[in-house]
Amino acid sequence: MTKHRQLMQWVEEKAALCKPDQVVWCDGSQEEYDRLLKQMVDAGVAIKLNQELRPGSYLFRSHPSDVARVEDRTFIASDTKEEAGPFNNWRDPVELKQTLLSLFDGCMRGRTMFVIPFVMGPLGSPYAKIGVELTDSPYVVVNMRLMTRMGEAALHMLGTDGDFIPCLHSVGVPLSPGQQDDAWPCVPVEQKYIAHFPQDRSIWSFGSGYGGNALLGKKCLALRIASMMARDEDWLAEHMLILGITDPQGHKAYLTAAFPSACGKTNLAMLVPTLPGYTVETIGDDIAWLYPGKDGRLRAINPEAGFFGVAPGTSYQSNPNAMRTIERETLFTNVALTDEGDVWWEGIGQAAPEHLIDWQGKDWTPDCGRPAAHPNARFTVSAAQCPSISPEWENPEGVPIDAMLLGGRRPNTVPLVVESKDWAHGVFLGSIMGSEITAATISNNIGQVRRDPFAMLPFAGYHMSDYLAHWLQVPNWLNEQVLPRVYHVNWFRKGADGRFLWPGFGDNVRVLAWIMSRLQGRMEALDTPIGLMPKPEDLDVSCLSPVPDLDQLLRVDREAWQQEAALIKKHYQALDRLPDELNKMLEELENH
Ligand code: SAT
Ligand code: MN
Repeated sequence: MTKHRQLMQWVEEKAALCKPDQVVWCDGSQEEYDRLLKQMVDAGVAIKLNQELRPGSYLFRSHPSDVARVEDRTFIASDTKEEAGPFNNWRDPVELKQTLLSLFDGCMRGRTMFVIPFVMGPLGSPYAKIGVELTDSPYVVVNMRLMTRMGEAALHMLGTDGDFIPCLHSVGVPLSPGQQDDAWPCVPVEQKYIAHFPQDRSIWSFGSGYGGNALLGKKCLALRIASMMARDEDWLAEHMLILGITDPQGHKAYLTAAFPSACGKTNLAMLVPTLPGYTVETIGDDIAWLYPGKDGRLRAINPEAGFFGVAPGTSYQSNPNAMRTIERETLFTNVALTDEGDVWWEGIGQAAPEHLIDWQGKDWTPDCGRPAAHPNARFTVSAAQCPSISPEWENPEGVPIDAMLLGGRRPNTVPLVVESKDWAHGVFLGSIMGSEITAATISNNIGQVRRDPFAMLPFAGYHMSDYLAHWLQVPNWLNEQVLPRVYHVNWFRKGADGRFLWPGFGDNVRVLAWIMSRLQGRMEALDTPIGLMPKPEDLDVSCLSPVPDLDQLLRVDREAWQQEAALIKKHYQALDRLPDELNKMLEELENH
């Protein structure tokens, strides 16, 4: 328990509002975790997988309507609409608080309210932040135990008067006495609220149990609320993986990379290099907090303690480190169940068995015409289990960043790799990022390209133009000599036949190798209207079959870029008060 008066008061107040049957303070112990899982198995909410095949692992199936983040129901309740900007759903804070107060009134009847104190960032790091989530979902508790440092350790760090970010969550389905619970209680999409209040930096999430909607340390705290804190305190909270890479000469570099959800951040973070002599170490796969270090360099910590990765497409071929990470002690959500009691999904690298139970609990056969796993099915697992985890991953001071990659899924126009001319041009490249929409978002537009600056469109908690202006400020906090370089990459360009031109996965090290040689000043680049690019002969494509078509991969098609510039112009017009510097760079691109 705690002697933190403000925390106790807040918990009491919210318990009085939500009216749970009981309040349980979570200690984060193994015993507590095992007990909750056993209760969920007994209640038919979780399935214990075959302990020989998948020790310590469980399967959950969500409600078919509650399968991903709901951007339409995600709200920023800043004082003015202006502050939230054109891409956030703004709500008047007083009205929204009123709506939520009435929704939360009695919403936990018949349930337990769990108190989850949690730390985002390595324990004892000066950059770590503390949150406390109140939830009526035991699924959230066990996931938070893997995704954050949770329980006693967090209370200890909080002390008697430390700051915490209050996070209130409910699945939104009170139970009357004797009423049978659903396996995955939640409310219809249009009644869900994922609400952020910048004034008191609080998060109120109602009606969903899935991923970023419910594990409030992740997108809500570590990105939306943290991005506002970072704006005020001169740091960055970004949707980025963090990795370390060592080349055959023993040079080491740390990189971050911003890609939208479900574009391969986890795969890149755990890359197994196909070029001899390189090694890659994982520090984080989704979120980076970046601070100016005492040494004048930009330093990154991973605020999370686990991975919430997309299962479909993950195989021993595409991501062997992820597959080894999830061999045990893993929580699976919305994957398929085999007759032996193991998991299966599309792209797992083994043909589908004759019979499965699909993610909706229905019998499945290969000819039934439905996917067996949901495309946004996930695994939750502790990062410490990852074979490629870096010895530096819990360094309280973070790791010094040498380069930042940006990218998305672009079937055309955008070449394999471009280096920015300078910092401001790097911010320009970040501002014009686009990607095809994936299943990580509930949307009718899956597959369409949308602009997603720095992969932060759904996560920047304030006006996107102010966010970009903040990025332009970064050199003021740092030693100019050691500013990270910025690269735009695209693993997803397709040829006329509709096939990917680049093999991707472990072969992405070939692009990282070029970046390493640029960082070390060993390699000239070609100056093009869109930035600095490799000469085709400078990319190592040895032993690749088929040999990738580098002319196509690196082509900067004038006409396509004219069209692209027109699209960027539209995107920029939606961004009123965009920094002038960025408008000028667009003009330069247009005039080329
Ligand atoms: O936001 S989630 O944590 O559900 C996953 C994602 O979109 O990256
Ligand atoms: Mn993400």
